[in-house]
Amino acid sequence: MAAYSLAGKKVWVAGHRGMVGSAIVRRLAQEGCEVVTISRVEVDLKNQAEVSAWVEKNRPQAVFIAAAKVGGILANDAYPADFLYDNLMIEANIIEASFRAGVEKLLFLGSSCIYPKFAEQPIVEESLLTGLLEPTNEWYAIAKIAGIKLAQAYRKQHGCDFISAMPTNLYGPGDNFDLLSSHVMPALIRKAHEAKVRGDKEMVIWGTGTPRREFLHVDDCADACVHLAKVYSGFDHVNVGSGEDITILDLTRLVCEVIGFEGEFVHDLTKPDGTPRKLMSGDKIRSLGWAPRVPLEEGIRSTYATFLQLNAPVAP
Ligand code: GFB
Repeated sequence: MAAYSLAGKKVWVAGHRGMVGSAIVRRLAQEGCEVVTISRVEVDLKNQAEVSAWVEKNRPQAVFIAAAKVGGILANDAYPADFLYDNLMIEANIIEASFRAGVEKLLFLGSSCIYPKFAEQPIVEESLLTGLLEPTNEWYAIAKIAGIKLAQAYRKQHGCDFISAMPTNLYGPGDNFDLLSSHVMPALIRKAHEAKVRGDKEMVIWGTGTPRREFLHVDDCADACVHLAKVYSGFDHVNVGSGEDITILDLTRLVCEVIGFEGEFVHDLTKPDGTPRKLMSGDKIRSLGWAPRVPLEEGIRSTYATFLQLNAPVAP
């Protein structure tokens, strides 16, 4: 295992305003490195010339690719071109520019949706490309698989120390709480809060509630990414998860318990369920000396607190 020290290094966090990027920036404060970021106005990450010029000029030594077009099940299904094109461009531009500038360490962040829809559970890293993808998010998944392959190709052809981490469904401060484009956790937090404030008797959840998902607090994800950047230098990607999954219905119950909404749940069956289950194996990252710390209920509580800080109460 090749150890890499981030101390004293110039580290670029691409996507620093997003939920994952901002968590990585917070976590890097403990590493004694200089964090550099780019504003959207300054550089469009989809523009190769702009990315290349910025990297050439600023010369980061380590790079975390947390920049991506992300969204929940409905957004993935509704905007396939954006999810495929934006993510391909962002990752290709950053990886190529990093190679040209001699970046010492690069970590690419993917997603657990890269795995086949009916992969054996818990999903081991070797399941990649062994079956068909879930149709609602295959565009995003294909882009993320391309990102893994790019990192591997530059390692194979040019000897670059580029690695990939595949986080499970993430949640936490800085999440997107817009009901049409968000993931399930922020959607449930917002729906339960608004239903409670309005005194509603019911709250709508999408789909059957039977799919199972594995949730990881974004601070745990950031900690895992920094850990991997320091200790891991391998060809294959590494799963980053909590090791536990829960049905959407049980998650809804838990969120409502934390928030204090006591009404009924109504299922909107016009909305998709997506993959039935995607619990990842955490054996590889555990063997590298990392484990998650934030229990689900505590994570929901603290995420709800950040939601309340940012959102004015809804009028009853
Ligand atoms: O988090 P989510 O949008 O995406 O939805 P995926 C997870 C599950 O929650 C689905 C159900 O079964 C939804 O039907 N669900 C219930 C809801 N109520 C809601 C709601 O109000 N909003 C949302 N969004 N879902 C995404 C992928 O898949 O996971 C991405 O589309 C990415 O590509 C991400 O990989 C991690 O977990 O199904």
